[in-house]
Amino acid sequence: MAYLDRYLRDRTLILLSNREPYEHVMRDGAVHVRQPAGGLVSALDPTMQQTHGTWVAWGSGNADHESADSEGRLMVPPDDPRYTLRRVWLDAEDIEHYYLGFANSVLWPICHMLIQHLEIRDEQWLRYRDVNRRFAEAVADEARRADGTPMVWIQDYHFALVAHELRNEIPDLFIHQFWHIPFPPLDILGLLPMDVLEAVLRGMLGNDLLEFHTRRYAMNFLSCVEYFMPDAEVRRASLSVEYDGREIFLGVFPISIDVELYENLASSPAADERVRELRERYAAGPNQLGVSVDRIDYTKGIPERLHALEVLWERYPELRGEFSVILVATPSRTDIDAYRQLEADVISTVAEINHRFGNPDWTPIVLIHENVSSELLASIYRAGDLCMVSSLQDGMNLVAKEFIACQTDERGVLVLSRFTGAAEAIEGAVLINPFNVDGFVEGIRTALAMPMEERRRRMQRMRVQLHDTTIFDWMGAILSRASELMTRNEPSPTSP
Ligand code: GDG
Repeated sequence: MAYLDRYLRDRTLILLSNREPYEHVMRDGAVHVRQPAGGLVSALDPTMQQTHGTWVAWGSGNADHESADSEGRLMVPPDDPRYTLRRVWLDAEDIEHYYLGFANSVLWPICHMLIQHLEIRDEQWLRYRDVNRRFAEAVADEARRADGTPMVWIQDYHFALVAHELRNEIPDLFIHQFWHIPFPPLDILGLLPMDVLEAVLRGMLGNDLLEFHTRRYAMNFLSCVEYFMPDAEVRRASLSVEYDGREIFLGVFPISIDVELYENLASSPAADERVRELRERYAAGPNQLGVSVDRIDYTKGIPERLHALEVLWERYPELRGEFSVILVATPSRTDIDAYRQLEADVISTVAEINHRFGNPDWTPIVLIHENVSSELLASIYRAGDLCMVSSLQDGMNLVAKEFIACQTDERGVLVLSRFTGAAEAIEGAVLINPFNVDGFVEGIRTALAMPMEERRRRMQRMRVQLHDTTIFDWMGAILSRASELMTRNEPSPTSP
């Protein structure tokens, strides 16, 4: 990670995310440290260890208070302290209105353009604003304590207002933000109440650099600014905005995964054994295995996928018994009604399909309805003849990339929704439109019928692309661009 020293030099990285990298939890009368699962934490933690910066996040563990000082600070990793974690405390109402409410029941559906799930409540917005202010104060405090010149890097839609708040506190601070989900076109963002909409755009324009997965999301942001913020001047050619006497740059940085980590997980001796067992059980002889992995979220198109599978087995009876699916569907955001409803729907639809087509010797869909270990996940990816990603909208979709990384035998076909950032980042998948059930069914058929030679050719091509664009390339590209802009903003040293 030599690039970190090159880009950061004497700068101190202050990272802000909703999820914290280490959580203290009380279990069986003792305090345990847990690293929440998730690609982002595992990619950013080594960076923070290297840079010795500060990570600001919500202290979500039930023993977090006791393990931090009176300001919520502690050194992590707990058994090898390398950087500071600053925890911000949220109470039950904050979680209900800021996190489950405005972030996940307003911004999430709006940004994914799935507005049938939208319900806007004043209380949620007011709490979101208040919590964003508190996080901004904590980051400002850390910036004032920093040894080197601070560079603040905000993660995601939970903190649309933080950059603006921070800039009010420390006008010269360098701030950038990565937006992990799509950014919607103006007719959709326009569904927000006007004061909320303006505050969100103004908040995001508090950054010096705003990072998106695709050019389309960046262009949507520019159109929204142009339309709703008459004081701002949009410059499409340079992907920038002049606002409030400052220039804000946009950048396109498609996120990726730690490719080697997944390859190693998929090719360990234990994985060899698991893959052999999975194939023997579900894909013996001419039989084939389809796989899919998602958090249970209405953006992921799980009902649409189940419907396509039902039509497939109905229309092509010869595939019954010959094609099975392992569907990993992990419970998520279960405090929100729409998610609980979706979870119940997924379980009952799988049962109906299995009842309709299955027999004592064959279960069409094997539902794994719990969080599985990354070791098992990697084996499932490797064992698959095809992987179905059918998101209705998805910023990037890391599952598609994980499947490619784990396909060390190069037998699998990626059936991928064209409404994912991944479809724009990678060439070689069979693209589908999850809203078009007949097209989706034919996409699966094409994948199942694809000759081995073509599967290999496509998979090899996708693997080369993935190796050239790992999570470390993503981080390097962002930090390089941020430090270039930071240098430009810094007053040039006066000659003696
Ligand atoms: C957001 C954006 C963007 C799922 N179940 C299990 C498990 N997972 C892991 C997957 C994958 C991750 O969760 C899901 O990542 P995605 O990218 O598919 O989707 P979101 O969670 O919605 O992420 C998305 C991403 O941010 C990054 O910018 O790509 O567009 O929506 O890593 O493997 N992992 C384990 N067990 C499970 O049961 N171990």
